[in-house]
Amino acid sequence: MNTISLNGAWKMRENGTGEWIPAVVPGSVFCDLLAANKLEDPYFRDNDIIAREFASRDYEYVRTFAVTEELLANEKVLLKCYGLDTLATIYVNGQKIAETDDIHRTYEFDVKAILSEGENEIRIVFASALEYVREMNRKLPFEYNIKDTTFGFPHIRKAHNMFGWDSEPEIPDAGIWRDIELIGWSAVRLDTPYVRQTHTPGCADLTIEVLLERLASDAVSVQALLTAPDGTVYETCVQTQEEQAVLALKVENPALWWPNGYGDQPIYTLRVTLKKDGEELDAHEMRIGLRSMRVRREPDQWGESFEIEVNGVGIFAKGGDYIPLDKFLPRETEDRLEKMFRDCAAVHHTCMRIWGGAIFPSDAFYDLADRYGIILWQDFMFACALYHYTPEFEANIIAETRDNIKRLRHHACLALWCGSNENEWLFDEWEHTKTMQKRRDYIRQYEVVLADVAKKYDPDRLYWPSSPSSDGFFHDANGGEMGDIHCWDVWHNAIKPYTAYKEYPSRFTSEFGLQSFPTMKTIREFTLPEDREVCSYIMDYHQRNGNGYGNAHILYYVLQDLPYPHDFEKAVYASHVVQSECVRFGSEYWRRIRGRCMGALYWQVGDCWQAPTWASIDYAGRWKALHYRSRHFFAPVLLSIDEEGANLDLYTVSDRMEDTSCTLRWFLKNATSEVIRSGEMELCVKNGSSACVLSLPKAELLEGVNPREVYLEAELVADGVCLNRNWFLFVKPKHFLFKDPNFQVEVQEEENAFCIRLQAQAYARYVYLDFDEFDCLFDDNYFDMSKGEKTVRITKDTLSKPVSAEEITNSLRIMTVADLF
Ligand code: BMA
Repeated sequence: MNTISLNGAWKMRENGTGEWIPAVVPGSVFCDLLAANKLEDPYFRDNDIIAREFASRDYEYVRTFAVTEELLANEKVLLKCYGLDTLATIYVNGQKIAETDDIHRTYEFDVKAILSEGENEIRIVFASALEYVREMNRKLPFEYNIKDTTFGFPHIRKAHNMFGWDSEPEIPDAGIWRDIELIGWSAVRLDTPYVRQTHTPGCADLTIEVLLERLASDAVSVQALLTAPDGTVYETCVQTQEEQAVLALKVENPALWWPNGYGDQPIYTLRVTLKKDGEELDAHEMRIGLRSMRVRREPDQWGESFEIEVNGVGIFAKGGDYIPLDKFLPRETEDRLEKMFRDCAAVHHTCMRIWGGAIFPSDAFYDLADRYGIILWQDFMFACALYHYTPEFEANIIAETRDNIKRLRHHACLALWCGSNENEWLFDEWEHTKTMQKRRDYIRQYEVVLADVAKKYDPDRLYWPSSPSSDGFFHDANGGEMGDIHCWDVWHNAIKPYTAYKEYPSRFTSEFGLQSFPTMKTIREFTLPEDREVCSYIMDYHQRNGNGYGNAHILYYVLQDLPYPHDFEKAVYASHVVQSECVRFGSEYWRRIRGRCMGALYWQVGDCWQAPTWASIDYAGRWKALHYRSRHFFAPVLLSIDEEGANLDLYTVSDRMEDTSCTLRWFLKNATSEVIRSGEMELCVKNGSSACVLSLPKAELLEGVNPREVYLEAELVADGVCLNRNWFLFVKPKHFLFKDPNFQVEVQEEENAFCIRLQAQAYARYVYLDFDEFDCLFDDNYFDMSKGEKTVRITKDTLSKPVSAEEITNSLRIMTVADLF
């Protein structure tokens, strides 16, 4: 196999006209235009309107490349494109060789006859997807389109969110967004091997199924070489003249891969090599983790379980949903992805759902998920839409799904494939869709065709028809008895208060959440000073959830809990607090019903531009309150306080694999943190459990005190270490009678960290620390504290610039709920 990469320097221009500008491949039209200063930052204010004009044009990409005699000596010379976005016409040496129309596919075209030794030229023309969709929708309109998105977007197999979404602008990009290369091969080549694992105590048996593409029936050898993290090598080899080979490897005492928080993530390297007469013809290398994984679905008293099980241990899935971290995909660099995974792992996430409205992420994404122990739920790329089910559409979706399953199925982190985002649920809700033909098309697409592709290429993994679903066929798609739910009666639909989550006991909640603003520093990056108001034109303009309320919808939730924020910065802070409270409330509830429910994934982890959205980390990578606080409500051992009827019920929830002996202490305190009542008990928190361990009657707690002046603080302590601490107010924070905490700050410098010692004179709620001039990660933020002392650490390598202890002391900003009054 010979390979010539065509990545690197190309040139591009508007098709057939204008000045050529340098282009980088892999890359995109917008990345190249921005690098050449042809357009202003599309995310700034309302610049995306101008950017959209650029998306209405066609572009051409050109480069020359050298072809060697050696490459041409192969029987086959293929142009392999790992990602073309999307309506591409490819010319080699002036000759048209193909047209493509699916961003998700990997394409190969035989170009041997067109190439000659020496210099050759490739030109790829990208037609405007925006114009195409508009035109197609004139000819063949859809009766319905979700709001916030170009009408007719389902006409094209391109990332749906590029056409806008309820948190994103409409700026469909184009270009060669993944690698492109020439490959030459003769006689025999390898298809992507399929690695299957069977685990018995102390042993992992690997079966490696290899398909061979043959031009000749020569005898070849196929070798598998597995290198363990400790360097041990396992090897096997078979000779064959057939079109397939099966190899077996036995690994005694395998180093098992575990999800984040359960153990390590040892990665083995598997190399499969194809040889003929000792000469290597082809090879395939992949990084794998050894583990058993399944989704346990068994009948029980609530319906049917839906529980991801790793190495026999039921895992409560904690985390969020992923959308791409940028509108312009090449800007979603490995560094940014690594930061996202690091940030998620740091706050006890175990799982992430890859939403079906965008793209199948890069190989690096899945390698990172493996390394950080984040279990993935993988949607196929269909979201909130109906499609015209033509034979061409079917051929595309089969090919794209196959290509991506083969690319990704070896990853340890991958738990399941899922047919779509919300298409079953919405289908059932959209009245006008209920023709027999449309029902037949729906069933054919998700429950026959895609189900068959998943079964054919990855029979060992669950294929789930949609998210949410109760296993398909329009049976109560968003019902709580089996499968997953999206809980949107809070924020969307019924616009209920977040305490309504308790009305939705589920088996697995794969979406729920509330919007907040980006952080203040990020807001400054896309606005002018006059824009910095909750419902200014620009702030409302970046609000893409077309429910007609603009950002007033955020305030609607803020004002249920908090005092009216009198300036913009306070409103931003208040939005963060309420968003985090909402997701905390839901997550704790679903964790309390652990066993019945085995997942709480909030919508959404990151952002693709700066906007008010559901994200826990904003576009610039800054953590909102929600991200900080998930460290507490997703902690392996949780102490949760549930107000139920006349009682406060205290629950312990554990995701640990072993029991935990600890002490539970609770204190009823007044606003200056004097203890009014208290109690203590010894406990053994069972592994993988949830239990109500104490009920405190509210009437007894509140006897003789003003509920506006007291709060409950409770903690679980083991060996002198606090495992989890929780707080409860008997009234909304807006009605609590806070006293001035009168903070004193002292900063101590250590070799790798700064320690901020906060001293408070009274109870303070949602204490928010920040600096205007630089960024850092605090080990805790948006926390409650009683009168007394708390130390918050900043590890130096999280600082965006070097600073001194003095600068930290002088520039630290502190805000609490009391500052909103
Ligand atoms: C869900 C998702 C997305 C959407 C989000 C917020 O339904 O599947 O389509 O962006 O809610 O509305």
